[in-house]
Amino acid sequence: MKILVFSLLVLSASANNTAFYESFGNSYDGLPEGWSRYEFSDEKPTSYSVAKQNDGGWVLEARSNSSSSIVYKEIKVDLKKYPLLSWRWKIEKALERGNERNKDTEDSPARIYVGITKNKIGLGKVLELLDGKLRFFLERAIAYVWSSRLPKDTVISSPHTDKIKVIVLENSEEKVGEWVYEERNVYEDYKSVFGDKPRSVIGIAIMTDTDNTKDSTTAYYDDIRFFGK
Ligand SMILES: [Ca+2]
Repeated sequence: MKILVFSLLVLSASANNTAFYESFGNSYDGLPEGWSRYEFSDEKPTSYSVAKQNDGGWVLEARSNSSSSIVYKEIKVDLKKYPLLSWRWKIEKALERGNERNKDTEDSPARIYVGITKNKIGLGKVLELLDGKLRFFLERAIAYVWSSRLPKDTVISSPHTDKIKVIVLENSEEKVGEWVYEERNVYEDYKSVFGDKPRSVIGIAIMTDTDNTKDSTTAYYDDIRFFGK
């Protein structure tokens, strides 16, 4: 009984502390509830599905071959209360020519976008016309990337728009094939890259992108969590 009470206390403490959690655990077909696919009309889509791992856990699997598309979920997270974001990800290989600095090589084995607003808009407004075709476009976003060529801690504007800031978290060859845990203070990252204070998160998006380099890879994503200190 003592153990049970203790477990419940731990659970409720972590629930109070957590604004959003996705473990991709209950989806045997397609995507978990609330997640949507966004595909570009003129590009082959990356194949996203929930897949079982050898250890029995379920994760999001992204298979990309000269392809580019997004899965996203609208969420509302007050960044002042819940500034921390963590997740784990894994890639099967880096992309030989992938470099997020340039439009013609702007591919990443793995990317997580956090859509952030200072105003009250919904993620319905985030897919807008850019460069003559539909691109993923948020009012403002941070893209945390597993890059192929850019050094860790590189911060750049997306070559498509300066409303998306790219932060390189990984590019290491030796981590390929291994699960890597990430934790970021999104509130602090936003202040650092945009120079003002964020209000709230409006959505989260995942993109494994190989269309420009005509390369291929598979990436896995899991345990995405927004939480407070
Ligand atoms: Ca691309």
